[in-house]
Amino acid sequence: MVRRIASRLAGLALGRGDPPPGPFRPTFWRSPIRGPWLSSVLGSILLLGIPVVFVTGLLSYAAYNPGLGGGNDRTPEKGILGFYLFTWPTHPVWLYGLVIGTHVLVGLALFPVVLAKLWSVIPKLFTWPTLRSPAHALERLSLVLLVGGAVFELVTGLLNIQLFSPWSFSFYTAHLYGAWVFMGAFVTHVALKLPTMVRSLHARRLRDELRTGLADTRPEELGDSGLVAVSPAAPTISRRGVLGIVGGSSLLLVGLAGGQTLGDGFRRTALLAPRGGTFPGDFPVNKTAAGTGIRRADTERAWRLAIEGNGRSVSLSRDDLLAMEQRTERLPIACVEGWTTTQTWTGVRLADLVALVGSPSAAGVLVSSLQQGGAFGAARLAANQVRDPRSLLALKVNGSDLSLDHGFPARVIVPAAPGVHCTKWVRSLRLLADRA
Ligand SMILES: Nc1nc2c(c(=O)[nH]1)N[C@H]1C(S)=C(S)[C@@H](COP(=O)(O)O)O[C@H]1N2
Ligand SMILES: [Mo]
Repeated sequence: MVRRIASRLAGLALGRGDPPPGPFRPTFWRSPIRGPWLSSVLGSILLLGIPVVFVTGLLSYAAYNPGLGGGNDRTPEKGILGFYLFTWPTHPVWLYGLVIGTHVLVGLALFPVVLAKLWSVIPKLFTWPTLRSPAHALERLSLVLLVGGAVFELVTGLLNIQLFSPWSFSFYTAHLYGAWVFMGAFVTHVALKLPTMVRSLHARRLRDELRTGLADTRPEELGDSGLVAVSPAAPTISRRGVLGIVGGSSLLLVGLAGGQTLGDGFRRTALLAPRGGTFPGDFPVNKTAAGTGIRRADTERAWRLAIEGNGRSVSLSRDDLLAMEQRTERLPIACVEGWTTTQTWTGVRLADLVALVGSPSAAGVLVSSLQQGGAFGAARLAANQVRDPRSLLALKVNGSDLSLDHGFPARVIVPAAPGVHCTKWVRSLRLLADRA
């Protein structure tokens, strides 16, 4: 008995003999609309969308200026994956918002497409024998990375925009490396499947299919794709219906989240966006002062800004800062989670402050916060960001003093930079010396 079970299990593992009952039998899969045409239509949407998500993801990574090291570089072991990194520009001001908004929204829109694509090819998961040859085994391994990678990237991305703090950098590191693993598998898969995809797309016309209702829905030709049901059930939905549900779900997701990327009045439409401000009419706050252990007392009377560099050091009170030349700029904060908010900031130019002790080198300027510990590292700004005349140490927003949650007594605001570099509750600016 035991021996029979053991030999049966070994047979199953290697896929010998007849397929066991259930999903390994071709008769198990009965959907009359499953087939290479439908899979290829869904695949071609992914073929267009995934590169957009990948490229905007890589750009977002570059926007963090990891080349400056320190807290900016959460992936010091990246090696050649950093081959394309460049100094992030400060023009146009909405650049980071566009990059990350596109990344998040296209990623969300692809969610239903990926699920539908997985449904459409699921019989392939149960091919029999399970491993035919070493080549077949390799192909299946690439599919594990492809499917696992897609699900991992979508889920970590979704959790990040809904729950995680953006500076819990386990996400950041995992999402970056996961993307490269996934893309390796994706490129392999496309190279292997492109001819089949093109051929399958030619088998039916999209326009005709969109005119075909349930009553006229017929299975695709049986062929040897392994996708078309050998004993199809009667259709309960047309291909048009499936594509409609997938497209409608994508639009719904984008519609529920898109408002936060557009910001301002549109934000009210973003029902999926989790963050509002701390009072009515306020703009979003991710991290409140209370949540980060900032004590009001430390931000008031005794607070001073330290500026250090070239062996010199200057200490300024908030009144000293208010006595300097004040500039007003309308600039966005764009968070890696996909939300953007544009406000009118007033304060002192970063360049004017840094000029009190020197001028920024290629190593940039280290901005430290009153915030102690936690995962929020002090952010480094690149020389081009500090020199940009619109970069401010903001003291006010929309004409009033910053609220404590928005970084009182002073916060950094830099055009086109990712929000995470707009440090709140600033305590010091330090010119970094170039590494020898
Ligand atoms: N000291 C400090 N500054 C900070 C943060 C923080 O957690 N601590 N969050 C950053 C991030 S990720 C963003 S997007 C912007 C805006 O965040 P907020 O909504 O918490 O103000 O502030 C940045 N400045
Ligand atoms: Mo952020």
